[in-house]
Amino acid sequence: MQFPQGFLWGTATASFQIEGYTQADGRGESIWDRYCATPGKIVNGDTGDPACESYVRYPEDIALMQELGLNAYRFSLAWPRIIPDGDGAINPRGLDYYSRLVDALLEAGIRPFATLYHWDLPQALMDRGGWGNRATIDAFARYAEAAVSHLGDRVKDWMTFNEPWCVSFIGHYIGRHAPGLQDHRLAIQVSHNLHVAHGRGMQIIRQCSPGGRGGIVLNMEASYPMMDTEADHRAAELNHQQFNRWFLDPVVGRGYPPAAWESYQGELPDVEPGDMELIDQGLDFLGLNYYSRKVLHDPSGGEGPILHRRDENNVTVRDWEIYPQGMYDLLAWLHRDYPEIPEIYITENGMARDDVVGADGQVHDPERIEFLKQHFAAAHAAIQDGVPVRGYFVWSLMDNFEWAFGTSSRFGVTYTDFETQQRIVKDSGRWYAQVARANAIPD
Ligand code: IFM
Repeated sequence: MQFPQGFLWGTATASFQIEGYTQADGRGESIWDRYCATPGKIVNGDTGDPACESYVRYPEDIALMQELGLNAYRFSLAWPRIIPDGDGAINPRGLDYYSRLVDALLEAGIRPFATLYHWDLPQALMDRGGWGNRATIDAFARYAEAAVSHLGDRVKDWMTFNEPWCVSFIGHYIGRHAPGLQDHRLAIQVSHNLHVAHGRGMQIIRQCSPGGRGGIVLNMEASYPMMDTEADHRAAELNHQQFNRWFLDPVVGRGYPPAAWESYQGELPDVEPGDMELIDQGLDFLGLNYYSRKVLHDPSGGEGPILHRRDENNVTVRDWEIYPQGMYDLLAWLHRDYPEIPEIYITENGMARDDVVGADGQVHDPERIEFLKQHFAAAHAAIQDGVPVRGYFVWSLMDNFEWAFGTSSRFGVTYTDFETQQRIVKDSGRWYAQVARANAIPD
């Protein structure tokens, strides 16, 4: 299965998950530092230190990417390194770090894809209401301008936000991510404020990075009815609208999807005049993060709770059902219904596994190879059907700080020994190197 010429093969990471050195060079506190310091929030009490110490080990990590034959890298910038208190003075040492990283990537022939916001909001802004406060949108625009003006001569592929659904709903309603709030109305307002910030970010990317391109990264969940009943179809459609379309439609000028909007009656966000126009900047590309699907069942015809079903025999250690067809279905849907999106990247895909170093010093992870193979094949099938998928970023380059799961949940194609910081390429990493080198899935 050959991929098109020029296809990008990379890995993805995020600042807080890999950098460590949370106190270095004037970095400010982020909401994740605060959340990790709250007893009981993170498995084993792990924190952002040491993570993978990529703040100082980035040359090693780039060498690793070269060893794997990768030609692109998706990473994120830590706002608290660049503007430690969120909206005050710019910290040149923070910008310098990313400048060195970008130069080293380019030197290694690896194309940088930078995400402006992958969840590490400066705590000082949270103290003033965080994403629930519209002043944070202005602060974000200032931060984006500082970052893009400094790096935009070399970084041409920019993403404003990573997974705004998670920021809004896991952070502000479910409460399992920083800032750990549980307020549904607030989560909905946050989602709207993130959209507005995305619009500002897109304008800045286009102004400050000559020839630069901007997009957003959405985690989408393929949604299916469990049974062929009207109620199950309605439940699947509602999930699709709340989870996927709520975050996509506004950024391509289609407003909020009607069933989701209706479902939030009584908790609808404050939308200011001009917001929807500002949000609609179009996309130069869409980043799709795909991990799993949801199958919905509504036994009560709309009166009671919606149930979720999964194939329990086919889940990862995180209990996420493995369903590559869902990636194909989402890509086909995007291509069919959103012709205005010119390019799509798979900006994350991968699986957690309880990896261990064997007696031979190696990490054997055949399930991950199978997982990747099936998902690469789904992307390949979509490309064959005309979907403009231009690159694939496996999550993740190496095991890292997996949010509430700390370092206990391993997603890397490289194993990280968090005691010694040794990296060991897993079998899946070696297999991925073959794919990247051949630009094809081996038999
Ligand atoms: O680690 C996360 C990443 O930060 C966002 N997408 C999902 C990954 C796996 O949970």
